Amino acid sequence: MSPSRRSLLVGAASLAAAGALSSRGARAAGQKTLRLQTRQIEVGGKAATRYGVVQPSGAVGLVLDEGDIFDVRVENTLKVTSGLHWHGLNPPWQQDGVPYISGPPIAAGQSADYKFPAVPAGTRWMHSHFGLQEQNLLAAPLIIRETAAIKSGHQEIVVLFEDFSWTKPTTILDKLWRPASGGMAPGGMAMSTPDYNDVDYDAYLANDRTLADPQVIDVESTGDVRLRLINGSASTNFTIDLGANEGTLLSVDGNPVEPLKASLFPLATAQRADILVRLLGDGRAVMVLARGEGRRLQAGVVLRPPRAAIGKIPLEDVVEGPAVGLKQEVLLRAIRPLPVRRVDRSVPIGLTGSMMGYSWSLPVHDMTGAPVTVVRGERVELVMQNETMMAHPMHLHGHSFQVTEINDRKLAGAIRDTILVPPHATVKVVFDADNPGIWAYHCHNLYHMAAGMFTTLVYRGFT
Ligand SMILES: [Cu+2]
Repeated sequence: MSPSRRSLLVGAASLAAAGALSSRGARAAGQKTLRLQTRQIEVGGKAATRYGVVQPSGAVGLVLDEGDIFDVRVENTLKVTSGLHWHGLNPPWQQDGVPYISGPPIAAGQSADYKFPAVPAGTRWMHSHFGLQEQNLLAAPLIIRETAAIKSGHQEIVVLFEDFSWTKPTTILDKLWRPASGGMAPGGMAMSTPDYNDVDYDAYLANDRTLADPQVIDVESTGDVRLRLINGSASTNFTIDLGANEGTLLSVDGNPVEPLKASLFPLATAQRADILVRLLGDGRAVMVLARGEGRRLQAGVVLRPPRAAIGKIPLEDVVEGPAVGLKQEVLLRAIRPLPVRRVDRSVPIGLTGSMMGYSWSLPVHDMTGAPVTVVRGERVELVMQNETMMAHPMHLHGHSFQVTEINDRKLAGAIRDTILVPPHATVKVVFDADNPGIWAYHCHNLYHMAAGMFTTLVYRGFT
């Protein structure tokens, strides 16, 4: 039996199925189609062919409403094996889209079906979890609009930020394995100063465009707009900069937090931020910029009230983007925290790197390669201790966790699926083990993940 046939039979609760595009019948009523395909974008006046996720209508990604069923067929029209992971949704484990862990990847010319409740609502995203395809922009927004957001009537603006290189991802990784200097790899434990980014990108993109030709979005002269910002980069932590404007943070990773006013918002790789921006009626355009950590490069979009003038925005700022840390994180409070409960199981996780080449690991109980094991029904605590000089955006699949402690400071923090652990920091998160299966748990820096910072979360006796 082929892997795709086998996946057809996994049971009524998980309908992941695969078949040749040519032999499939008409899609079921209500089912949406997402196509993995190539497309052309323009960077620095040159055309670049990259991957994308597009509906037959031409819409990029997917928008659903709270309460909807996620009923999707993914058609792989690429010439390579691929797949999509639903980042921030908590589906049955077989439908999580991580190749060889959730199920088989989708071969060229094949499709796979997914059907499960679209929970939790909020700003999510989708991306390939296959090889280094994410660096080739195989990512798109996945928005489950909250009932409250729909009722508010606010204009919503979705922005996917990405990092772009003319160099092939495999070449980027090769260079990281073998630095030209022959010296120590970046992030090595012997380095004493923080290292922000291993990769020197050629551009940052906001909805596929650089600031040479940014997306300009028409808005009313007054009122509020809701930004749904997604850091879909492969390995860049951004700071969102609203300039002279202030915004109100409504949710992080799609999960509501007590409103927080600021003009700068840290956004680590794979994280999301929903920010309400009030238009002041002053007729001025509002820039929404993402500045790369330790880099001058930036990307962004422009909100244009009627008749507002738009000046040229430089591709590079005069100063480097600030370090992305947890100063704002400690201020965040979940609006819907986990129920108060004792931790049943606390698991120490090391975030480690080797001085020998570009090698990262994620030892569990000091055992590199071991999974985190839990029992259904437990309250689980992950204690992540970063022993390196790089920050790691840590992502757990299939669960939403709450941030409970940052460097010995206890808090009833945000509910998230991705938390940044800065150099030499210790961060504790807790979650309820309520979604049995085998789940990926890893650093969301694509190159750290590829070089070993990856493990799994496994439920004992879950079948
Ligand atoms: Cu990392």
